Amino acid sequence: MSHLAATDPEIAALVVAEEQLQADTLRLIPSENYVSHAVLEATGTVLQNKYSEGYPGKRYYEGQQNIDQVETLAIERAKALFAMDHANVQPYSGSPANLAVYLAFLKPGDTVMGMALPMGGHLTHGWGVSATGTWFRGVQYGVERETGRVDLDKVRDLALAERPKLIFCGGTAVPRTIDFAGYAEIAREVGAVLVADVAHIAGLIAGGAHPSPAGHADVVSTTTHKTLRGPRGAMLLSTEEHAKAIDRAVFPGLQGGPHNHTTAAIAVALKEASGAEFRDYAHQVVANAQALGEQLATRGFELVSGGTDNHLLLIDLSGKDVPGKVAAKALDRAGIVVNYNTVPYDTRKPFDPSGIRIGTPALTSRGIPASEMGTVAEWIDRVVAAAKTGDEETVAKVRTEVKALMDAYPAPGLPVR
Ligand code: DSN
Repeated sequence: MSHLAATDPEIAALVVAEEQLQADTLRLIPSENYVSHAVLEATGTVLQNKYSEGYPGKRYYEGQQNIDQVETLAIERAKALFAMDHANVQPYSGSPANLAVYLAFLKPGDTVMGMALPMGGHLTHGWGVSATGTWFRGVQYGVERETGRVDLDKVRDLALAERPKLIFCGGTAVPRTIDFAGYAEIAREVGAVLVADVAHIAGLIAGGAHPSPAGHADVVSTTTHKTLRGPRGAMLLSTEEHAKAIDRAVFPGLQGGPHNHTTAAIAVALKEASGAEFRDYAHQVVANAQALGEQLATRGFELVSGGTDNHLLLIDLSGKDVPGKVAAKALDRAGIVVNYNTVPYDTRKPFDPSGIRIGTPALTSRGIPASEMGTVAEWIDRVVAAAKTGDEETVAKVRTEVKALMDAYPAPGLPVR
C-alpha cells in the first residue's frame, strides 16, 4: 500500500489498524467473513475505471472487450454453481437486489409477504421502516413462540388470506433449514412469485451444506460477501421465465453502471466456491456452529429454536439477566465481535434487545476446528457473567487468550506483518 500511504497516510493507517483488528479478534458476526487474497486483488483493479451500462454484448458504452468477458464469466459461474437458468451479477448489494425484485413483479401498493424483522426476517421483506414496507403492503409471518421455528401451515393460511403477489423466504437470523419446497407449494397455491433470499446461506448451498432453492424458487436473491466469501455485492438468479423481468429491473429500472471490479471479484469467489476445499469449509461452518451451540447450551445459554442447522446461533440472554447490547459490548472489549439482536417475541427494543447473534463463517475460514468451540463458549460465558458484575479484569484476561488463539490460526487475505 505504498501509494496509499504516501497520498493519504490517515486512511492508510486506518486500513492497517483494521487489518490488525481483523487479525486479532474472534469475529462471530454471522454475515461477515474473510475473503481471499485473490478476491481482494480483483476488487482493487482498473476494472473500476470503466462504465458498462447494459449487459454483455448490449452496452451503452464502447470499450467493453474485457468487461463483457468478465461479466459473462461471473454469470456462467453463478448459473452453474446454483443450478439456476439465469443470473444477474450487477446488484450493488442485497437491499438493491431485493428492491429490483419488487420492481420486476409488483406495482406500488401490491402485497408482499415475508418473515417479520424481529422474528429473523430482513428489512427488505416488506418491513414497515423500509421502502418495501411503505411503498408496498407488507404482511408478515413469524416463528412459533415454543419452537422458534416457522409453522408452514400458518404461513399458508396467511398467504391464502392476504393473497401476496410476492413471497420471501429466508432472513438474517434464521438458525434452521429453510424448507424451499414447502414455501414453493404455498406460492404456487396463491399464484405468488417465490423469492428465496439466501444471502446468509449462499456459501452453504454452494458447498452442499444446505438444500438448494433451485427447482423451487422463482428467484434467488443473495449477497456475495457472507458465507459465500466474495466481495460486497449481490446477485439475482432466476428461472428462464423471469430472466428478462429481472434484468430490466436491475438495469435500467434501478441501477446505472455495474461495479466491474466487484463483478470480477464475484467471478473469482464463485470459482473458489466451486472447489472441493470450499465444500469442506461449508460443512465445517455448520459443524462448528453446532458444536458451539452444544457447548453454549451446556453453560445455560438459551438458543432460539434450541440449536442450529446452519452457520448461525441466536441467543436469548434474558435468563442470564444481561441485555444483548451490554453483552455484545463486553464481548467486543474481550476481542469477540458479535452483534446484539432481537429474539422472537422480544420484550425489549430493537436498539437494546434481549439477544446476541453469532455465527461461525469467519472463524471457520481461519481453520479453527470444532474442538476449539468449548473454549469459545467458555469465553462467551465468562464475559457475559463479567458484563453483569463489571469485572473488567476477566474481560481483559479473555482478550489475551483470544489473541493467542487468533495468532495460532492466521486469517486468510490479511498481510502478515
Ligand atoms: N446486515 C445483514 C446481516 O448482518 O445479516 C443483513 O442485511
